Amino acid sequence: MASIQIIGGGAIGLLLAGRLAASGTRVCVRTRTRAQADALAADGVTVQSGLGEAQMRVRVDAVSLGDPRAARPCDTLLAVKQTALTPDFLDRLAESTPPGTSLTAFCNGIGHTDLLTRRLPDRRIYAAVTTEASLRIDATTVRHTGRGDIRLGRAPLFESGDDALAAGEEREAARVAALLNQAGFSASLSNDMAERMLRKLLNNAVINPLTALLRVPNGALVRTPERRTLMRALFDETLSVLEAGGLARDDRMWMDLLDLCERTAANRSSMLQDVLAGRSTEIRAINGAVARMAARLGVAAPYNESLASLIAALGGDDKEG
Ligand code: KPL
Repeated sequence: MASIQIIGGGAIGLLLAGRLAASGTRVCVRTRTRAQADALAADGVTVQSGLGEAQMRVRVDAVSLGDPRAARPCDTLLAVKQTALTPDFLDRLAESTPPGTSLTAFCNGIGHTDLLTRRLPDRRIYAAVTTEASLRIDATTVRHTGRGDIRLGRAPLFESGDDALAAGEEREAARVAALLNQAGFSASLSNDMAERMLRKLLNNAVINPLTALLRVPNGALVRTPERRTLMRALFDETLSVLEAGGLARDDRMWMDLLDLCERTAANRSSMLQDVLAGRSTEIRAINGAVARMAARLGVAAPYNESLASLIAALGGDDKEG
């Protein structure tokens, strides 16, 4: 029986765990808290369908990230926010991922692949981008609110010079993709994860900070001319920076962004949810990362810089630290 380890008991982590376990993969979930690991070990994961009308419950193994029980040498999926990647978390992650194993990171923004490669030098780091939508209901229950796809491949290293990639082999990413497909996801390999990540970053750099500041759901951003003007200015600036950083511009990008707002109209962006809950946000990995890239490339990015400062000032985020 194939085994996989999932780090993170949030919406994406529980969705991956529940569906993989239901398809016959042996799943071990490692969570931040012992309480969630105990609940998962006792009750399994419950995955609800879109409107909560049907649900399935499956058994998983679960331990907390700091648990001294030895990690099995298997592939790992990392499903946490970038704000989780503290030095202490990374030490515990290193203990939980034996050298020689693979780790596929499902994180928003950029910067994490460089950090993971530095801190876990003997592991093979892959990046994944997903448009699956899910909502965590409680410690063991997740609702699958929208079908999407998963693209994964060798991880681009944005801070290590042109076109650098983390070490890795296609057959390892293919093995992870096969397990995800067996679990009913639409997963495929990409040999250009930099493009996938930068395109997602472009959308997140516009939607996330504006919804968080204006405190509106994604669909409300496109409803007034004032908000659309702000969106457009931030989009144009961000695209200029990412283009200088290697992203190929295409004419559909603006329409794709508007379409994403419509498709997720009722959603509160992850950054708005963090702000409302008083949690730290991923601003450093999103607009902060765009501003840092702009500074490296000598491009102006006043909107990204200001938004990074404004969102950081809403909570306890450290813009540069
Ligand atoms: O990825 C998202 C997020 O909230 O972080 C979007 C696409 C904006 C959907 O809400």
